[in-house]
Amino acid sequence: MDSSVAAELERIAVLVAEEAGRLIEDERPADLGVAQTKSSATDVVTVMDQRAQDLLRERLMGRRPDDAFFGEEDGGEAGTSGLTWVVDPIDGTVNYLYGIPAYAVSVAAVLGDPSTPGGWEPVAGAVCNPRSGETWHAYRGGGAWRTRDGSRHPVRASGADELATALVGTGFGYRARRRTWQVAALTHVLPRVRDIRRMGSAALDLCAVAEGRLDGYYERGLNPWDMAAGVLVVEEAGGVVTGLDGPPSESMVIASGPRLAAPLAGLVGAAARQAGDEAP
Ligand code: LIP
Repeated sequence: MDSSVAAELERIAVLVAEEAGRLIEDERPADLGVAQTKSSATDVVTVMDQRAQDLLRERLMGRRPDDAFFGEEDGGEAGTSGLTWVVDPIDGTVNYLYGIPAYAVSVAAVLGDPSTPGGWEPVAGAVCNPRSGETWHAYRGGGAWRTRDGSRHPVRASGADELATALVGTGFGYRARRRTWQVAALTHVLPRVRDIRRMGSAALDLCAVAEGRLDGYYERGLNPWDMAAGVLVVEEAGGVVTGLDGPPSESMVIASGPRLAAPLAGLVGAAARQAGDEAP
């Protein structure tokens, strides 16, 4: 893709992510509650998830009507351009519901089919944390940046190369049987790293890796909307994102700086083998 086109897609991603970020902050109802649940009673959707997604769809399709749209809160719509906007209107919904300042609007432009593992590639994206005022953004080949109050700074993944002193992020799913597997894997990881952080937003975890605020991150169960923008930011920050035996996917996402990539992949692979097959 021509870099000027990718740069324009990044600019659009930043604009709409930050507008949706202002919406979920400025119009959060005092009595915010759970509008509905999805995969389990803990997998919640608020009215602001839907409002933010509606805004993102309106803005993105208004600017680029031939693109496809693929959002967390519904199936999306097909396009003809070959480009799909993959959005998570509030990544870290439970944090948003409880007022914990670790949630983000994630917007990515991807080539290919985001519903096919390994069948898509992000080319531009933005992750906006409206509480901190920070937006991480990138386009393929353009480097990774953090912008706050109009001031833009380059970000680079950490140079950590040993697990024993690596700060590693992870997360947990919404279904009990997935969590049982995740706990079994965690018991193998935790004694072998500096410490674990569970912040509750994959998009922000990935941007933390890009920024060097985490040395590594792994999680099983992510959807394309959780990771599409954050994966690009990590890669443009010099980091590495893989799956267990191939590209990052629902079965595993492993992200780190370049020197920790092999040791962390080895540790997560051993943890997955220890955890065994997930209960049916
Ligand atoms: C969240 C992810 C996070 C995961 C949470 C949840 P959501 O996405 O970003 O990494 O650990 O369980 O899935 O549901 O807030 O959009």
